[in-house]
Amino acid sequence: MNTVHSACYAILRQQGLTTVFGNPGSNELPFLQGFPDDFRYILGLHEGAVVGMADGFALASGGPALVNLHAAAGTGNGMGALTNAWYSHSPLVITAGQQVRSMVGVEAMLANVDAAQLPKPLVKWSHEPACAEDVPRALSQAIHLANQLPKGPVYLSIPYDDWSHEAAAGVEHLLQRQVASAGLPSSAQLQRLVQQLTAAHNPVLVLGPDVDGSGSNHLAVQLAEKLRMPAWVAPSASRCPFPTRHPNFRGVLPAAIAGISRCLAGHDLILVVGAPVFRYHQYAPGAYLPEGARLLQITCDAGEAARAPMGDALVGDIGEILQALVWVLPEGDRPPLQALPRPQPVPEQGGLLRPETLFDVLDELAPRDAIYVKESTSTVGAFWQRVEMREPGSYYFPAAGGLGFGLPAAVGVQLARPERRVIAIIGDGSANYGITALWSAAQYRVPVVFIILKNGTYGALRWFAEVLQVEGAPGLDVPGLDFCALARGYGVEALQATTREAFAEALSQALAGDGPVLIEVPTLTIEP
Ligand code: TZD
Ligand code: CA
Repeated sequence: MNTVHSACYAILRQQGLTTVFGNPGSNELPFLQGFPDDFRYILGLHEGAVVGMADGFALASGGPALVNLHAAAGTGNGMGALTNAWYSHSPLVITAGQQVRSMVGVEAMLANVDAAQLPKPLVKWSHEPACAEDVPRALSQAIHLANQLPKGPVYLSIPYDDWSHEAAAGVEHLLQRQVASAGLPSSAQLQRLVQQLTAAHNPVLVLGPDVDGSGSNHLAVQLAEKLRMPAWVAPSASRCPFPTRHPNFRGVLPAAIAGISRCLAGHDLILVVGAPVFRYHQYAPGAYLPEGARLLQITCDAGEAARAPMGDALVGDIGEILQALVWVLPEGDRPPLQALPRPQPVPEQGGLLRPETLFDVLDELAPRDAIYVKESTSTVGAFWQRVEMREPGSYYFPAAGGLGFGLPAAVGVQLARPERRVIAIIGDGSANYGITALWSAAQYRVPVVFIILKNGTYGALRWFAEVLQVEGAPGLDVPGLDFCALARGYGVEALQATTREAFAEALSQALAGDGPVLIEVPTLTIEP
């Protein structure tokens, strides 16, 4: 008999969702029964880590990832991680087990009451099928919807007595379905863009995470070179859309209204691609745009386009639009740009290692195509200045600032990209929210190099307290943590390094091995 269970696994197989990130409970066991040999199950010990690993996997693979959570409690544990998945356009297909249909009403243990309401507003679509026969179709809908632009997480609650039901007639049609989108501008729209760009005297490019998400980095480079445009990374960068030592690269914009206008002063046209306008953070009011500037935004997300406080927007496929622009734009006649000077080494004062020095060592020793997963909030600026990133898919940072992304996402990224080495740079504060992912790294032998920057404090919050002129706030320090002991407790090899030489030695050793290693480095606190 073709059951809902066998039909759903056939759909998952057909759509390439054969890696399942989960943490099971009784409601989920009927789904996991007879788990097929060509699927792999990645167990996470806490749902924050489960969703974080799946997020990293989806972002790095470019396709949807399947998550299986335990009813309401498991979903709730995963929701912090969903804030990041939502803002990074990560196509997570999240399923959660529900009580048997006849016991939801009496609110038996593990009934997910009002299941579809629970994950909102952090999913594109949330649903519990009206009957067992509709589960395969709803799963197919969930996968296609998650993967449509703008990509994003979806949620499906499935009562556990549904799995053994006979599948509906015609279910085989679902296997062959492909849903694609087309996103080229009309020739009039393209012409207008070209006209505005060629008429500008001093245009500038601001690139966001969806340039990297759509694999259009090389097109952004060609566009910047053709029009001799400086290229900035949009504020609150969660990915790296442009090679960071390219002559046109200018750095990451600050996440404040006034700061952005200051950095872009003098430009008459600001072309934003693949980013919201803008992801501000600290409140520094001022002019939204520098004087005399116009803003044009190219985005795959109609919500991003609609909510911007200024500028014109064009919603479509970023890669297609960039390609069309590169084809039709004439070569600019401004002189080529000069690369920014490289930052100087910082003097060590003999005490704690400076993060800048650690990043210099990393830049020297890491493989050329290393992938960095970063979650140390006070060292973001120093990192972007000092660590070269060349390839697409080289950098991931929590897109909503929800901590607990870095450690698990590094594991997910490495699972998706076994041919490149993942280096996770995690603060001693951030590490705790997703610490159980170390266990998954050990058990599945996922060879991430975890570097813990241990400054004993929530460094970014210390800086924020100064910005907000808050004095005497409690709860900003995290002393007394031993990450080597924690790592060993979860089965991961650990090293401590307190000097530049010791760190270089530990990093070389970690990179030479083929399993996960954690390196704890006591560091100074610097400003973001
Ligand atoms: N909880 C969650 C889930 N997300 C958050 N962003 C915070 C709390 C607040 N928070 C920040 O926004 S930065 C930060 C916290 C606690 C400090 C992180 O400390 P760290 O990094 O040690 O990881 P630095 O380099 O010392 O800042
Ligand atoms: Ca810290």
